[in-house]
Amino acid sequence: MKDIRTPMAAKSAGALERLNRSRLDLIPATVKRPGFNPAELTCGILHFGCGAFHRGHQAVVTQRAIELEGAQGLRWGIASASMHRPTTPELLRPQGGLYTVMERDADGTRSEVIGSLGEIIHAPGDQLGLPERMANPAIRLVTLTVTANGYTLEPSSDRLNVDHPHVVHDLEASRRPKSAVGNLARGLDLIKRRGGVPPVIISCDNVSSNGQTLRQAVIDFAALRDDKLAAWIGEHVQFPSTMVDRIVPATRPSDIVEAAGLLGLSDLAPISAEPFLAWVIENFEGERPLWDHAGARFVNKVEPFELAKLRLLNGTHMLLAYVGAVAGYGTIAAASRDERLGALARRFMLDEQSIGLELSAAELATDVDRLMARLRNPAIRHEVSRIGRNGSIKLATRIMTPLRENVQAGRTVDIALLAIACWISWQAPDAEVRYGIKPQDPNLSRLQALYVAAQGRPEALARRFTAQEDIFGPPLEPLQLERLTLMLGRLQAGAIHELMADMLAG
Ligand code: CS2
Repeated sequence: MKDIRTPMAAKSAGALERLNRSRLDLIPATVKRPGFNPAELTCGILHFGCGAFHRGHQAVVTQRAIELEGAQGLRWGIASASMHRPTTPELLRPQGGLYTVMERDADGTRSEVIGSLGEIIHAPGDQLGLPERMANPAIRLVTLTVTANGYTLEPSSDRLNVDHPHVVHDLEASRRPKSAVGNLARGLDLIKRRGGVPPVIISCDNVSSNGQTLRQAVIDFAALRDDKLAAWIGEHVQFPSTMVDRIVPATRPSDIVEAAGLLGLSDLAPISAEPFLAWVIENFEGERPLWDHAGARFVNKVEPFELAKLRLLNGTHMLLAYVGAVAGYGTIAAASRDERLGALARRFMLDEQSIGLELSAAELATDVDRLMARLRNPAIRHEVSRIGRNGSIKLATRIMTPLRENVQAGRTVDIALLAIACWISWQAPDAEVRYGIKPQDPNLSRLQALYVAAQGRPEALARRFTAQEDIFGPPLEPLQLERLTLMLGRLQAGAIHELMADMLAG
């Protein structure tokens, strides 16, 4: 999370007492409070990635589950770790882990103080370290929201990227691991050596077959040092897959001001979220909170849910972010309220991204209507810069795989190509000025160098970019390359709105 303690927010919140566990009684009745005493929690869950999504999703469902279970549920506190930056721990610790979730839509805001975070950890500065914490027998579940980028995978194969600097660093046993995969492997190694029972490891990120993919990455990592550990993990550790869904934008200074008004206390780490929340978890053996009574669902096969979520919501999010920025919009809601772009987003889901989904035409139509309403929620300010970040890691799963399946089936892929053309435009070194975005990507310097090398020629841009097989997989077919080149040419001429109109007419 970036530092949102701007002078304005800090000033209005600064005159007030800080939210913390001893001040819960002061909160007005209009704001829901935890139905338990957070000071009585013990931690049964260790979480990697204390970002906004985790705090607006899993922590909320866990709060509800603890409330439902009563005294027994108090063992399901979450020890939540920020993997790299200290900002979130610095904001949450003085608040005893408490923060407000403000659920927003056109009808207004409903707020609740969340108290399910039993402990806040800053991983690099933590005395124990995540592997040692994982080996604590009280920890029965390890959950992750580290973003697709945090899995240190090669995007086109979804296998561990053994050249990733964090992976290379973590393979040295004397060093404290930095990556999620390195920490998990080290923690499991400790548990194996001590004859302990491993926790269940639950990926909650938008990665395809996230449990299976994480399992393979941890086994691949372990096998680089210790075949026996790799085999033990394969035999003894459960990695259920999940589908997670809730739109949770980054916290804005105005959220802090609003939270202060609602609480009468200062909360420097509030969360805004849409009302919708879904969590589908593959069945596993072992204890868990009453998540299934609190909004989550356990099923035998998660993949159909995951695929639909990744293709319909996450893929369309990318379309709206890249095309939206080029068309002059700063947020997803504004982009999807553009008549043409909104119509293209709908068509993208119905005609392109729906390939391979186990949904009837009627179910698909209902899902698409609901998704469009969620994307257009005017009370959620989700910045296109944020959705568009790390595109080189996310394109393969969300856009390229359905694109290839459509090509194979002889179906149109024009809207996917438009998303790719606009993503390429984001790599222009002056994109920040041109589109008012902040491009963020682990491959940004390589992508910008590619852009410069193409010297503005649409054909060279299309060819050079799509030749990056680690990002795109196998090269595009000539017809798609030609369509992409045409689109890039029109984008360079500043004709995005005309291009969208032609696509809708065609
Ligand atoms: C977004 C997701 O940042 C992104 O890639 O598409 O964070 C999206 O908001 C969530 O998956 C919604 O459940």
